[in-house]
Parts: sequence; C-alpha cells; structure tokens
Amino acid sequence: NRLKSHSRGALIVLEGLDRCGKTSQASRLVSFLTGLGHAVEMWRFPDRTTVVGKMISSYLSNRSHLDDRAIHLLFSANRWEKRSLMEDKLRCGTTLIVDRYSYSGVAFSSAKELDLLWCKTPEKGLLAPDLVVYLDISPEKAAERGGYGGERYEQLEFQKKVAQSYHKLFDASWKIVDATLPIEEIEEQLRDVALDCLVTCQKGKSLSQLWS
Ligand code: 2DT
Repeated sequence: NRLKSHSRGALIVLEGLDRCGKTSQASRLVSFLTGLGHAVEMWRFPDRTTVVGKMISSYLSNRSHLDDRAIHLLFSANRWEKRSLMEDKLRCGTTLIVDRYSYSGVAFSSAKELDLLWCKTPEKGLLAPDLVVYLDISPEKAAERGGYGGERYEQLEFQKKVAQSYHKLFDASWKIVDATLPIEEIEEQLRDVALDCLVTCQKGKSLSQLWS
C-alpha cells in the first residue's frame, strides 16, 4: 500500500558481550522479518571489508598494535564511512538489523579506562537506533559457553570490565533480554519488540542522531 511504500525502515541494534548470541539472533530475526515481506538487511560493526575495517581486523587479531585512542577512532570512522549508506537504506524503507554499534565502541574502549564522555564524542551525529536490544549474560556464563576465539578482547577479565561499561550506558528505552533463556524464547521476544519498532517507524517516527 501507499503508506508502506513511503515509510522508512527501522534501525535495530543488538548489543552484548562476546558469546551472548547476538549474531545468531540477528540472523534469525532477519529471516523472520524477510519472511513477512519486509525489506531487511543484516549489518555488523566492525565492518571488516573496508580499508579501515581491515586495520581494525588486524588489530583485533593481534597482528598490529595501536594506541587505545587511535583504535577507538578507527572503530568510529568505520561507522562514519557507512553512515550515508545507512541513511539511504533506511529512507528507502529497508530495515537494518545491526550486530554491534556505537555502544560497543564506548563499552569496549571505556573498559580500558578511557574517559566515557571522550569515547562518546566521535559517535555524535551518527544515526540513533530506533531500538537497542541488549542480550544480557554474565561474563562467567558467557565464558562457559566456550568458543572464545583468539581475538584481543576475548578474555574473561576484560569482558567483566566491558559488562560494567555497558551497564553505564543502559537507558530506559533499551530492551534487556535474558540471554540465558532458550534460543526460541529469546527469538520470540526479539520478534515482538522488532515488529513494534517497525510499526512505529512506518507511522512516521523520524530519524534522529546519537548523543545530541
Ligand atoms: P565482533 O567479534 O562482533 O566482530 O567484534 N568492538 C566493536 C569495539 O571495541 N569497538 C566497536 O566500536 C565495535 C563495533 C567488540 C569484534 C570486537 O570489537 C569490539 C568485539
């Protein structure tokens, strides 16, 4: 119908510690929404395919070393280089399910004791998500799931600090989901909040900017 073809897509972000199940829930949600006939894409940050993304990937796999602030700004630049495409997609009606966004940027860098406000600053002006879902799991439980790869941040002690940083970012608008529930239950909760969010966006909720 006319309204639908002119309405914008929703920007939905999934956040959480490593091994919380974000990536598999994001792809399940994409399949579900696609099945309902919505235009949907799965995105992730860091986007390791760009030149900046390749620098980030090399840092994460310990093939290069970078100053804490320098890598923070690269993660941010990696979002900025996708910003206009993101806006175009949303305005054309495509919903984006994004695996990690600025909150990962701030949570991981401030876990290294960089100032929280300093970490947020380069994110200002990026598109604000319409919905943030946090898949909540304790660092200990996440570690028990095994399968930490060999990447730089995949260590229990560091993940504990990241969890604390995430808690400082929690906002009343976030949907906090217990990531230890059965996969299907989490999936169900995500479907509900995502559909509500899509409706709100279709009804004309405008796009806004982060941390303004
Ligand atoms: P994946 O394992 O999900 O690819 O993430 N990270 C991520 C940051 O430190 N800053 C950021 O801005 C983003 C998006 C989280 C790779 C690691 O990179 C961290 C885990």
